[in-house]
Amino acid sequence: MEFIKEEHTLFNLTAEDLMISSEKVAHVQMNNPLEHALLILVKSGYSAVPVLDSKYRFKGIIGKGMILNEILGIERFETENLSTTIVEDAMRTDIPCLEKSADFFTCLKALIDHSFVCIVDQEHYFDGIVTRRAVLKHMNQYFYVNKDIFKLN
Ligand code: 4BW
Repeated sequence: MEFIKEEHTLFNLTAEDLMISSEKVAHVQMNNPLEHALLILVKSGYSAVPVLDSKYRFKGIIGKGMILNEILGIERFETENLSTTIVEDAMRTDIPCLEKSADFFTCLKALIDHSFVCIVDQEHYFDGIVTRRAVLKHMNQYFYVNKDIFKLN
């Protein structure tokens, strides 16, 4: 088998190498009103962001679609509920998360069904996110550097 350039192998990468650290990640808290979450989502430009508790532990994600769904009445959007309903009542909690030590392929697998995956420690404190963009960027670089083996132009 031909030689794969050592410094561009994907096998040694971990979630820690790929992640956007917590201080750069837009997030909301469970007890924030939906109005606040919508403001963060619209201003940041992201369609979904992590939800944390008051101790910065990861609890789920909230997105624009979830908020719209929560305020959808029979005939209209009940926008008055944006100030009375909190994030906890609209967020999704069935979200997989990984630890910093997770390898590249574990991240890749998680990102098949999710646009980002949250990275937490053993007590579920939030460390950051790994996005599809970060994983695709490394794969692109890997294929480019090793293009001779893959017979790419
Ligand atoms: O504001 C943006 N800046 C940049 N540079 N790219 C953006 C921005 N908003 C969207 N994008 C691009 C990214 O390529 O559109 C993709 C889909 O965005 P999304 O999902 O539907 O809002 C982005 O792809 P990605 O970088 O692989 O990110 C995947 C998802 O991770 C995003 C968003 O839900 C979340 N995310 C990314 N960076 C984040 C974040 N959430 C909170 N804070 C961050 N810093």
